Amino acid sequence: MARDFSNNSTTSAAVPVTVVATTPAVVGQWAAPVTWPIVAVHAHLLPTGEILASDGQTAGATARLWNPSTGVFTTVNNPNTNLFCAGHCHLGDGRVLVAGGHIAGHTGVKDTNLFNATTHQWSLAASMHTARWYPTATTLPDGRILVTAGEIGCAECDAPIPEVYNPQTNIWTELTAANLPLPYYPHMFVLPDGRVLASSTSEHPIITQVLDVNAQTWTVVDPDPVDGGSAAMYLPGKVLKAGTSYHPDDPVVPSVATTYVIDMTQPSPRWRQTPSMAFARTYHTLTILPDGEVLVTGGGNTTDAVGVNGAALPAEIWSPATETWTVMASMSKPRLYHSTALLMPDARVLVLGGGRFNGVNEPTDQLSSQFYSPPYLFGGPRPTITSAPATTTYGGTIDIQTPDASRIAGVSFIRLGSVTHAIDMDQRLVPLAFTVGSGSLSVQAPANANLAPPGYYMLFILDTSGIPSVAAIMKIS
Ligand SMILES: [Cu+2]
Repeated sequence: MARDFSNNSTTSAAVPVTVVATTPAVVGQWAAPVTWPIVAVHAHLLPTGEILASDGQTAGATARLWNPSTGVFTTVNNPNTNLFCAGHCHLGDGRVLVAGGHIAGHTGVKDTNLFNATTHQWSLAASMHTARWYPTATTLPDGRILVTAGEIGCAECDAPIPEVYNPQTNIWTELTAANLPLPYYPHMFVLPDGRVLASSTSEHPIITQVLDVNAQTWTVVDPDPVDGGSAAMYLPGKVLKAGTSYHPDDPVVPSVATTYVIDMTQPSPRWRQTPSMAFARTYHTLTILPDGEVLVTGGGNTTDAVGVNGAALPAEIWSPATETWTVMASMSKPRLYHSTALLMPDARVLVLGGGRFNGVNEPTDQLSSQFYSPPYLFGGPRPTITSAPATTTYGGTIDIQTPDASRIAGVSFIRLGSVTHAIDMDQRLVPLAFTVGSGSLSVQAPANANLAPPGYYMLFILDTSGIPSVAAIMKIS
């Protein structure tokens, strides 16, 4: 059954499904779940390779650091703020900025918290001008942080004035001329021309607009509000969105599987519908993979935030070459509202969280994580990086030592993720040009900060079969 935004429905003809061999080389493989002490409603990959995560609702004053190599959890509770349903991203120096948080449902806070990955300490920065619950934080090319939307003190009381934080001066500045109420958790992407696209939101479909931060102007890109519950900029200026965006307090309706792409590098960009996912989803997460494909995990076939029986357990992978989805192996746990996913430096994807919805706990709360190994990890020996620099600069050259230089066919640069509520506010992929030397690669760093805002990235090398290395983590400034 298909349904539009006005809830008109129609039935379609039967769709034939072909089942193919389900070997790991075809559908990937899920490891056994790992038990967690918290529900990872918010999750960040740190430059150290550790995961910072925090919990939800009454447990939102609870944060943990997880070392995936040792399995050790370290308590790093924030002493200042309940971080539940804040927005977040990485600063250029690798600290995590968390904007806003939770006092009660629909009631945000003005707090700005910073987490230092080296010292494991939280600190309070200057407060925002406006309290925000469910805002989005975006690292700008100049290293400042843009915060948009978020509910101030009641349902649908969306903060209309974006603010920009300067980490050098510890000052927030309101973009008063850029007044635009957006639904919560807008999906914001810095484009190659430096403007910031609002492609969709986690709450409702929107007219697509683009923000010029310096001019404080919004410009309509596409007036047709096609839906997308999660979104990812899979190449510079090219955005994919899929599934349903929804407010979980609204009446339950069926999810959609629809998928759209937009190319903001074209003169008159519009959303273009591409083949749908195999599974309709709400509360799912899109994760960019090193080979440029996009993984979808989690979500369910209705907008019921606690509807575990409708959970979509199979993952799917989208190919930018064919613009089609392929069904992958199934995970073990239902991961609905408040579930998250992060690409790891070893090219696996960590899926975690789900639950903490309106006081409903089991069986929705997922106190676990689960690693997914995509098919590319079963295709043969992985190329290896034997040495790489720790830092690079815009327009510079990155010298990589690798015994596999002669079979390298691609180099990708992927920003460390910071994910919650179906949107990774940081992830972006920049393909890098390179030349092959003897046992080495000479890689061209991103030309400018619009392509790769300052901060920490994973550099993957991929062989001619699309098999990725373990990443080198590198800071660009
Ligand atoms: Cu939430």
